[in-house]
Amino acid sequence: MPFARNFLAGDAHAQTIPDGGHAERMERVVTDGAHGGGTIGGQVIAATEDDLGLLLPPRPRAHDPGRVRELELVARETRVELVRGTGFDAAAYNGTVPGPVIRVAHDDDLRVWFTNETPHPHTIHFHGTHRADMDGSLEPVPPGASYLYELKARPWGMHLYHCHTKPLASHIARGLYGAFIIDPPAPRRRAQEVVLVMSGFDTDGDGANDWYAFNGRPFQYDGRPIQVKKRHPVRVYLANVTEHDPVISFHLHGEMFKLFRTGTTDAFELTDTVTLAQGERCILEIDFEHTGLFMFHAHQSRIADKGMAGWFQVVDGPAPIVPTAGPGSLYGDEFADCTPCLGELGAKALLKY
Ligand SMILES: [Cu+2]
Repeated sequence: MPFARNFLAGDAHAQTIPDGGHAERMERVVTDGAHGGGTIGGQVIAATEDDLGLLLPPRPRAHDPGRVRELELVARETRVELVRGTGFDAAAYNGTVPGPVIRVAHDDDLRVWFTNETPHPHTIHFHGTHRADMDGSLEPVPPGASYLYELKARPWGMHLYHCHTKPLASHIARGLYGAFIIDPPAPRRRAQEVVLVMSGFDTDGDGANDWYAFNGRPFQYDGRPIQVKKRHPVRVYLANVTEHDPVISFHLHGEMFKLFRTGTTDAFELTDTVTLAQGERCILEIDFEHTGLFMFHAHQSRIADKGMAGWFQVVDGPAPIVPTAGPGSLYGDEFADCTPCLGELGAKALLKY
C-alpha cells in the first residue's frame, strides 16, 4: 500500500481540511447538494443547482499562482435516462454523466477529495502533468475509501479526467469522465463559452455503442439548440471520451472555426471539421457571420443518427447561451419535446467557485 497515506478513513467530508497556509486564498468547491455547503477560511459557499452545468463552464479566474482550489468528487452508481424510456446503469462522478466540468487556472494548486461510494474500485486520472502517485492509474480506491489528489494545474488547455481502473474500457464507458479546463495566464478573448463532451453508451453490453451524445444526453441540443449571438465569438471546449469507436468527428455547418489542438498554444488551423481519437480534445472558436440555425454533429452519419447531433441558433441581439426549444429538429423529433430530460443530468454538476 505505497499510497495508503492518501486514503482517508471514512467520510472525507468530516475531515479537517488543512489550509496549507493559503486559507485566505483557498476556495472550496461544493459539488453536490447532498453534502450541503462548506466553510473554508470563513467563507461560506452554498451548493446550488444549475440545469446547464454540463454545457456552461464555470467562469474563468485570473492567474494567481499557488491559489488553492478544492473540490469533492464522489463516485456512485446511478441509473441515468439517455432518451425517454431508455435508461443506462452508470457509474458517475457526483451523479452526472459526464461528471462536473472542472475549471481552474494555470498554476492553481488543485486538491480533489475523491470518495468511492460504489461497490467497485475506481480512481480519477487527470490529463496534464502531476506526480506519479497522483496519476490515478497505480492505486485503485476501494469501495468506501477516499483519496486526496493534489496537483499543480498545468499546462493550460483543454484536458480530461476519468477513471483509470482495469478493465479501463468498462470503467470509462460507464460514465466516469469529465472535462478539465485549465485557463492560460493571459486570459483568452471574451467569448460565449460552452463545453461539449462526446461519448457513447453501450446499453445492451455487446461492446458497441447504441447511443451517442454531447454531454451525456442524446439529441439534447437537437431539440433545444444552443443560442449564441452573432459576431460574438463562441468558444467550444470539445472532448472525445467515446469508448468502442476509434474516432469521432465533429463538423460545423455554415461557418469555419479556429481549431486549437488541446488548446495549449495560440497556433490554430481554420477548418469546419475535426476528428478526435479517444482521449483527444481541442478548443474551437467560431465567429458566426449569419443568423439562423447551424447544425453541428459527428460527420459519421451512423453516430449522428444515434444522438450526436445538435444546433447552434445564432441570433442578432441579446441572447443568453441556453438551449431553447427551436424550430429545427432534423434528428430525433420524438425527443424534441422531452422537457424533463433537460437538466436532470446537469442539475448536480455545476462546480461553484
Ligand atoms: Cu472505475
